[in-house]
Amino acid sequence: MAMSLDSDQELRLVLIGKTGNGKSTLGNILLGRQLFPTGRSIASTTLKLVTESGNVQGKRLKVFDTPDVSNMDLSEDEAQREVAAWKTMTSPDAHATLLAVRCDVRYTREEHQIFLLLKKLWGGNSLCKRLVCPELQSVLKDAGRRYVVFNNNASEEEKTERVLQLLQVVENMSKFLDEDPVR
Ligand SMILES: Nc1nc2c(ncn2[C@@H]2O[C@H](COP(=O)(O)OP(=O)(O)OP(=O)(O)O)[C@@H](O)[C@H]2O)c(=O)[nH]1
Ligand SMILES: [Mg+2]
Repeated sequence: MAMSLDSDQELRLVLIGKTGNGKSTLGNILLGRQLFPTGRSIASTTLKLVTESGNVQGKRLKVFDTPDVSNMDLSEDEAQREVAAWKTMTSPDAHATLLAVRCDVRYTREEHQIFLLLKKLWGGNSLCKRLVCPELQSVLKDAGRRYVVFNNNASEEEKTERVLQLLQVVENMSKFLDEDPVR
């Protein structure tokens, strides 16, 4: 069924990316409340998939905040099982995958490996089909050149502006991707 953001249907977003890149902070901004714990330690703050919901700009929004599986001392088999569990938990209709990438530091080969591992564990093409991410050539190509730059420390007005911009990106993407959920 084609998704319309104008309907009462819930919009479902999955946050992915390297530990410390601001996934949980972005989730809190999207939902307008401090729901996901955030932190600055070497160890990941988010250790399992956490789901929070809210009403945003008149839409019901559900955000899935994921841990960085490459920073959790998991074997590849364990990481595979972890990501398989996310796919079940986010089933059936995640409308977009948001890859959190920092703009103030270089996007390194090491960080790209984290994305490639997740892409492999997720399987098939489905992770990238609905990917929205920042300015990285090869990743951007996977993401169909969709990105939104968030400054999570910006004013409330600017953050609201960015949330609207993101919802618009997802809406435009969804017009082309009906009948085709994230997996
Ligand atoms: N300067 C700056 N700091 C940010 C921004 N977004 C998040 N942070 C900070 O970066 C730190 C990590 O943010 P989190 O949201 O916990 O990052 P995460 O990706 O969820 O990390 P894990 O759960 O450990 O994987 C926090 O101290 C945030 O306040 C941003 O846009 N700019
Ligand atoms: Mg987190």
